[in-house]
Amino acid sequence: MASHIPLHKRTLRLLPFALGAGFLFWSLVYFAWPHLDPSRLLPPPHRPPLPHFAPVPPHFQPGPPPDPKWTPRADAVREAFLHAYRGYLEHAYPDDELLPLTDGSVNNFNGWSLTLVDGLDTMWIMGLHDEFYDTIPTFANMTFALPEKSFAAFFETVIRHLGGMLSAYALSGDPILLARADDLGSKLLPAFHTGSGFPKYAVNTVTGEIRPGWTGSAVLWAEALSCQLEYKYLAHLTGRRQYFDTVEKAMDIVRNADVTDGQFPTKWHVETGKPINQHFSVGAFADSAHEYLLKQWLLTAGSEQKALDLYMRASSSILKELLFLTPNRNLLYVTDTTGGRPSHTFEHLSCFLPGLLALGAHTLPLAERERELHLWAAEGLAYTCWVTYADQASGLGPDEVVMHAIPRSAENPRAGRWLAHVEKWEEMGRPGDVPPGLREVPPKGKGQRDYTPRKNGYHLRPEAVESFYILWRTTGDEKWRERGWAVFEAIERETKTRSGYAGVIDVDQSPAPKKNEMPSFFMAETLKYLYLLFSDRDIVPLDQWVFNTEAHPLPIFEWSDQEKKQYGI
Ligand code: DMJ
Repeated sequence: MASHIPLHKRTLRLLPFALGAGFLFWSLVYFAWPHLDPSRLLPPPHRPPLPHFAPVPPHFQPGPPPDPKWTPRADAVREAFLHAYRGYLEHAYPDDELLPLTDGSVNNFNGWSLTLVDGLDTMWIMGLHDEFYDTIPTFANMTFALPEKSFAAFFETVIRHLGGMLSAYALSGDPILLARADDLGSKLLPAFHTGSGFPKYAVNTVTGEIRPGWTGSAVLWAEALSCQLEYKYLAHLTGRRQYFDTVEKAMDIVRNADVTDGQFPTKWHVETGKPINQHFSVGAFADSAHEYLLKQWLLTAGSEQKALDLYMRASSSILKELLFLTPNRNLLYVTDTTGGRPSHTFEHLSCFLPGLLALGAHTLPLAERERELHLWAAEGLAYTCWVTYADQASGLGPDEVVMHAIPRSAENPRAGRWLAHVEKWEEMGRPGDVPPGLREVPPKGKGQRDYTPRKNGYHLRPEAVESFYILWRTTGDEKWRERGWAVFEAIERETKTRSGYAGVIDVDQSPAPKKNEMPSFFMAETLKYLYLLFSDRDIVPLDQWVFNTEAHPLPIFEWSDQEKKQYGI
């Protein structure tokens, strides 16, 4: 029988039942779903311990009694740091760098107070905790904004800003620094929006627009492979898979490239990912890429064998192809080759290599013969770096020289190559027990040095003292500290100004004419390595920390099983 109640009224009466049923259904879904979700059968996601690493500041731990010789020297370096820092705060902050001759400032790296960011972890290491915490409000308010059509150079921003904040976080455990690092890390990621997955030269951190640098469609090997330490550590801290995957892709391109004998070239096409020259070097275009191969393996507690394999391939080619001896003083040097032809240029930038080889010899599971070779090369090269300082009137090292080469002949095409001389020396029963390139020679005047200057300035660079520090820590030989002290005395004598320290134009004059620059790496690297070299405590033990290429120590960590599975490690 048809109801006499109109249809719309009948629907209205049913409404409370419909609503009740709906409510019941969604409540059931809400409460029961977690129990039905199959992913609940998996183990809970990995969480790195929080805060993952906040050691007691070394200065608050009991240490050895002060050493009457070295403690005052470490204190002198801390004073130098404070002099430069106060000058920067007074005349340059919040700009990037101090102009130490005119008490002015310059913004050459994004205008985000670079000297403060780059020098932050040095403050912590030197025990300047008040100065350190005074900066935290500045960091808390950093937005990393750039005006439209302004760009942040990807490589420099990663090694200096990102590396600096991550290291300061790792040392202090201050969460503000991690939050800022995570923010900056995300904003730089659009740099990888290229055909190959290699990063483009520069990125706008607001719009994500990217642009090439002076190399056009080429990416330098150093710039493609010097972000993995920072981003992998960030992936470990935040759990963001994108950080790992993005930078690992660049590693895969290199790993799968058709490259002879580990001679990874300096330029690669940013869209195709193919090598585009035959220039093999450890200098400006390549330096930190070599570093990051070994250091990725070290940072991840030996779990990334693939990175180590690349380091072994590259380093044995370096020893074979790039190391030479000079004819008279038998100085060991590293140069670059194009299509196998050496240029005999020796760059100050290459003085990081002895430290890297020494670190490898100290930490890697090498066969005895290999370990010996790596260590001899390290000692001989660091010695030559030192000689180029000791020879000069100012006591500071030139930026670039051309080494005099031992002439090759048809009978002896490998003459001058260090390895050939080592093999000969071994065949002769190792006379004198000092391998070629390690015998000490007196300082020489112009014309007798076995090299000709090409760029005679000293830009407050760290590489020589960086290697002295690693050699001191890995061999325990005090001569590296003594050499570092001579360099520091020259820095004080020749480069100090009223407001800071200035690079010099000609190292072979004293007093040396100065240049109006105080690059941020002076406080981030040069003074940090000198301080660590003289400190009586081992503040940053090499079995617990790995320095990024801007001297920012990051703590060694292990990937969890779940991270390994997730990232395919
Ligand atoms: C630093 O910015 C870094 O060490 C980089 O890897 C190369 N050189 C400068 C200092 O010389």
